[in-house]
Amino acid sequence: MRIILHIDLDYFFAQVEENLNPSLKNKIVVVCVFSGRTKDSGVVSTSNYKAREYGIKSGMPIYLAKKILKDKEAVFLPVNHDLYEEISHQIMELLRNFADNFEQVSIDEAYLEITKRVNKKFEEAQKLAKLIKESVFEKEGLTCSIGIGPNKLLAKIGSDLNKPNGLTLIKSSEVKDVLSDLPTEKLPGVGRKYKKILDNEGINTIGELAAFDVNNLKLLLGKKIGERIHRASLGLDDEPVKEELPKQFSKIITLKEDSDNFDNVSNSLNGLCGDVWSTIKDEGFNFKSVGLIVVGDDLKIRTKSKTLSHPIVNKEDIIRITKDLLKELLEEGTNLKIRRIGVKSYNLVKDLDQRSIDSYL
Ligand code: DCP
Ligand code: CA
Ligand code: CA
Repeated sequence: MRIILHIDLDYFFAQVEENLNPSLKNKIVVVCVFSGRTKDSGVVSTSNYKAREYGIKSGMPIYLAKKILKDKEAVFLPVNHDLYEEISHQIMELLRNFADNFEQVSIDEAYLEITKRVNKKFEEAQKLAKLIKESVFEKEGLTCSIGIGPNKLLAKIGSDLNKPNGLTLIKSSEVKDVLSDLPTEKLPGVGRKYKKILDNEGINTIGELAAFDVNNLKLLLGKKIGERIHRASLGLDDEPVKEELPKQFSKIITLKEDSDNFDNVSNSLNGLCGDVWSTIKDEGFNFKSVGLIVVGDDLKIRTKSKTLSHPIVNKEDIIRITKDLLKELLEEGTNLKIRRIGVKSYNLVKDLDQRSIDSYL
């Protein structure tokens, strides 16, 4: 048996804006992606719950939201993505410390497997979830909603059931009671396309979906998806909580002029390696492989790489390795004139030491 939490921040972008400017807290707040073409072209990114009372939704055209709210005192703000990214990063690092396994799934959502640290006990999981909510609020002033379940699916459904500031446990024994009357689109994996197909069959609730013959469902949705959605309707899901690592970090620049001279070209590697190095360290990774990317004046791309048996531990090593690779490439004697040059690092591993140091600072 597993115990998994799904955490989703409440009206994330709008809540950050409220915190930044507390006078917004009892107002209608709509955060917008202005496209800049005309004054009000673009869409609503999100809104606070006061705005949602009037039907304001993510993705809605801004002019429509303004029309609906025209007699109300509403505040329309542009998105400030860098700020939300930064706060998201802080919160994710905080959440990670509460989990055996951690998986961020979007800017404001993550799964935490906590089976071991709560000794497989749901009561302890509830206590931990409360503690997490308090920590997030204390550190960043934001509320979130948490679902607790024996798998990712039920945790995810749970986090959505009592928004905002919710805490919802769904045990396997409660699946029928909790899920049966929910509309099919509340089931993760049932998007607009599948909902339409199900509606056509007269299947409107998860209970009706669970009662529908699995073989017929496979004919309707395809074998794999039919099977998965059937299992989901019964509250079953085996997907592990696991961190998706980015595959690589790279940076490439165009030289001021094409060159086949080692000294000219290798100078630019200092800066490139420095940039790749600091990005990787900021993100909390180590890496074992370094690649050199070169684009010639013929616009052909050439790459060379080196993989070590252990992670690279200092910046000078990556500079040295890429310079060696450049030398090799130039010595191959193909009359190569270099136009663009880049460095990439891959075979990434999470830098656990770095993280624990950061969390004490
Ligand atoms: N977002 C966006 N455009 C969308 C959907 C979302 O820009 N169509 C952004 C704004 C949201 C953030 O992503 O604040 C997180 O999306 P959610 O779907 O989790 O929505 P909220 O956090 O805003 O609200 P909720 O309280 O329902 O989770
Ligand atoms: Ca959210
Ligand atoms: Ca979300």
